Amino acid sequence: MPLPMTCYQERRTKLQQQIAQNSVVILRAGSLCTRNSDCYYEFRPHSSFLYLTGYKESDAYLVITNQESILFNLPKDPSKELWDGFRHGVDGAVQQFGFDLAFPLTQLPQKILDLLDSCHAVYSLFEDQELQQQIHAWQQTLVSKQRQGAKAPTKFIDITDTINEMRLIKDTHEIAIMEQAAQISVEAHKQAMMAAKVGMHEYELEAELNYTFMKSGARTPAYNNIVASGKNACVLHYIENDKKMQADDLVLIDAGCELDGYASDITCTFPVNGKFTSAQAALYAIVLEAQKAAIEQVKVGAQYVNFHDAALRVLTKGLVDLGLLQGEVDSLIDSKAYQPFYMHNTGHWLGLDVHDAGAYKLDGQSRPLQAGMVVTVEPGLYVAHDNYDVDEQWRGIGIRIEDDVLVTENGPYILTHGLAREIADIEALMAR
Ligand SMILES: [Mn+2]
Repeated sequence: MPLPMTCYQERRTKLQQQIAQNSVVILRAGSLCTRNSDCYYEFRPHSSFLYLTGYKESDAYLVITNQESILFNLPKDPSKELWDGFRHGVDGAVQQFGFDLAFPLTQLPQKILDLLDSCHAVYSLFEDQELQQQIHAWQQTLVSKQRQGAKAPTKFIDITDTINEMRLIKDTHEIAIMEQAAQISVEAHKQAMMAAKVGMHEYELEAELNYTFMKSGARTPAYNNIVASGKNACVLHYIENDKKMQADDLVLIDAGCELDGYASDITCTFPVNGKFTSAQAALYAIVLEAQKAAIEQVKVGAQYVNFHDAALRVLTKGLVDLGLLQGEVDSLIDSKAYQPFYMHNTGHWLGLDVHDAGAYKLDGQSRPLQAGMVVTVEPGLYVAHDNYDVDEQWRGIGIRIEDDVLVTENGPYILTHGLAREIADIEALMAR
């Protein structure tokens, strides 16, 4: 368990305090997912389940009532454990994870009916469709037992927002893990930058990333690694990673490890041969300036949208200065004239999910930033290879620079500190 057991107990208590009297919360870890034949993808529980339990085994259900938190899980089974590995079982769930009660999964159908009978409301994550179907079936079973005195629940509430608001503010334990994850990813990007050579394939740099992640104890990337050289960098979610890297190409790497369930998310863009061309350097300098302006806005009390707006202004002005856009900056921003070159937002929440839980607006307004929130700051510029409206020298260049930033009372704190960001620093590192 990555955090002390009491952290998870406190979270469950905090959630419990936010539900109506005589109600039940049900959450599911999820099940194994087939890759092919009898092989499964590595299991990873739903992030909200993980947040409330720290429990990483598949096929577990968390049930919270007004009095108790209960885990239904796979019981100890020596012959199954011989083949598929250790299980905490029912006793382990209580002793090591601090649940008030635990039962084998096989007892869920009966026990859940007892809990749902006559209850006021059932809370769950509406996005979990399989669970929704199960809840509906349990409700129907109780309806069919009405003449025996059962009373089926009639109120179903989505608890997503309540949990998401809790997940949005990171505590000191979470911040420590996220900084560790961020620093493993920093090291991975440095290694990839130093390993890059003309003629290598993109996947050879991906190998450097995965090697550093794993060697550091972060067994998996938080999302699919993007290693995009040349014009591939203009494909925002490029994951083929199989092209040969050419001299005079930039390579954009968007990759971050997951550590103890927490994501990191970094993008670096650098020249394959270690030396920026003048066109690449000109665009890169704008993106870096945009990122610096944006990070300054990641502060308590600023609205979420402020850092995007700050980046957008620098990017648009830069495009005008270089002649890729013509006109006045304000009206180019109003008319979204920058969109052929910048089509995504400047960041997102970061936490257990790479695009982490939490609302971006409150009552229709961009929400104010609070200490403990973590955002990515990732401006970019992308010039399509077939954009004939701009001079040839700019075509096919894609650049993004991304860091993970914690909001603190003392201003922005860059969790991904230590990366080579300035052009001179990148060239110096690559020349080593
Ligand atoms: Mn990102």
